[in-house]
Amino acid sequence: MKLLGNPRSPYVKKVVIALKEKVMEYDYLEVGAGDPAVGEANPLAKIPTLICDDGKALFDSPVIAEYVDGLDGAPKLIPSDFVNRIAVKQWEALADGVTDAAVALSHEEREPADKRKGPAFTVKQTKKIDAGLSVLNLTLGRSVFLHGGAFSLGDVACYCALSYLDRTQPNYDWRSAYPNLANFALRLAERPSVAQS
Ligand SMILES: N[C@@H](CCC(=O)N[C@@H](CS)C(=O)NCC(=O)O)C(=O)O
Repeated sequence: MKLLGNPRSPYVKKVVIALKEKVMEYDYLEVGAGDPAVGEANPLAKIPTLICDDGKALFDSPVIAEYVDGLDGAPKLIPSDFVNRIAVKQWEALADGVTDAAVALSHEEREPADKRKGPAFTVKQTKKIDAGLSVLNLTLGRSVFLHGGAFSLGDVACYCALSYLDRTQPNYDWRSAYPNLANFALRLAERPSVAQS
């Protein structure tokens, strides 16, 4: 299989960590979303896009991660039973939502002043980030992982949101506000899959 994406994308990072956790072989075509190869494979022209061995293209990151997890290999990043599976997918969705808001904020900041959406937009995205992190921080409590005492796709998505915030909002001190997440990020950074991503 071939992954189309680049390391700056937090959604691509999520998929790369999943692939490395499962120790899957894959080719990595480092491209931006605007590359014709992405548009040919994915009508939405977004990264990550995964080209499977049978030529089928998969998107977006939750679908790709679920596909990768469904192929052979341990550990299971998404539990197979319904209740636990939905719980992990919910944490993934929340963390991805934080990432979405951080991406929107970062795009807004890169716009020239006359093209910006304005302070109300910034406040709206910042509220989503804070509310999302607050719930993730509370959920984590003193636990090592977000759900069921085991590493899951929810943890991967959460780590990717935090590392994207570090890169794009270096002055946002989420570690002081959310100490459980700060410890979580330190622990996850030591996992080989994360360190190599
Ligand atoms: N929900 C999607 C988001 C993917 C996404 O928005 N990727 C960005 C790069 S970080 C992109 O391709 N943007 C191009 C565009 O929106 O046209 C996922 O989880 O894969």
